[in-house]
Amino acid sequence: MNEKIEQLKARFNEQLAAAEDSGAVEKLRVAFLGKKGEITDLLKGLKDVSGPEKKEMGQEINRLKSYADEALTQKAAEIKEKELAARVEAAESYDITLPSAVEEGSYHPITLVQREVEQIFASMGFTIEDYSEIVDDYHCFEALNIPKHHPARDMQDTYYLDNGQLLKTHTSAAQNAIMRKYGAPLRAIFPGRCFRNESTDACHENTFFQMEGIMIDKNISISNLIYFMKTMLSEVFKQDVKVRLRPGFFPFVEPGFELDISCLICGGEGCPTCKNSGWLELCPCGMIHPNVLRDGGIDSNEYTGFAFGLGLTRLAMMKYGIKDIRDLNSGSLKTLAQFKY
Ligand code: FA5
Repeated sequence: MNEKIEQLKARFNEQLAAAEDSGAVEKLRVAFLGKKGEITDLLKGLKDVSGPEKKEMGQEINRLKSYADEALTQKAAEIKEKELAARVEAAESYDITLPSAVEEGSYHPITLVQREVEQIFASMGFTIEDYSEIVDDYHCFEALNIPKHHPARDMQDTYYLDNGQLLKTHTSAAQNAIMRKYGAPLRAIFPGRCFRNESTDACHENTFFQMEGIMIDKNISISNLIYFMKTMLSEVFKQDVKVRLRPGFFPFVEPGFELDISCLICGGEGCPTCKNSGWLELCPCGMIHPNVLRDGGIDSNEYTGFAFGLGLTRLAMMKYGIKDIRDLNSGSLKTLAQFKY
């Protein structure tokens, strides 16, 4: 009987040495220690043995059982370690030419247009500035020659905060701070999100983007203004677009203009996007009012300048043929993911 145990141990050792993966080790455990395993069978067979031999055999079989159990556990741990090392090594060796399975995102159309306009103006020597979305009454209105109770305030239905500050209604709110920061001469653009309590339609949102631009130097005239506006539009659209300049009133410019673009959605025929007029107000502009220069710390006898307030959201609509402004803030990936950079 002892011989039988020795033989079983030898066979177990042999098979254990041959086991190469955790599956094989598990099979061995079942084959030797499972309910119907060989060692278990030996133990069960003890009931047929009697006398002092029974005790001795019982001890030997139990020793074999513990030995097999420990050996299997140790082998399983060794194999697990090896398998892990092999997995790490495989992960480190990758093929960079394989196509990526990760879906790419895309930029928002307004970001795309903003970057394009930024590049155009940067190439003409303009710096790009940032400004906060929460501003005070002075910067949004007073420093722009719009005193309290001025009717021009009615044109921008403003969101006021409890602390008296407000959500920027136009990017012009940064003019004063940027003039004070740099002084003259100065060329700067400053894009930003604007907020107005407006009822929305195909071309009006309560949250939209503008890009302000100012150029201040000696002898700046309306011709400079028209040149920069034309250059910007022809670079953005890469085609001739019909524009019209008509007088417009803004207290912070004198003279002031409305620059409209022939609606590219309907080709000027009239549609909901252009409120059936065939034209879209895109970029009001004008020569900076001397009061505004003075408030910005700039000598208005020595310097003149122009300013414009480009409707960046509307520019994106015209550029990409987006009929309804509300699609841009909708967060709908079906719409927005179409714009790949
Ligand atoms: C202004 O905001 C002036 N600050 C622009 C300016 C700057 C004039 C410098 C002169 C000199 P206006 O309110 O017209 O002007 O807005 C400018 C442009 O922003 C509009 O032509 C339009 O393109 C865009 N815009 C205005 N309101 C909305 C709105 N609710 N939704 C989408 N775009 C709008």
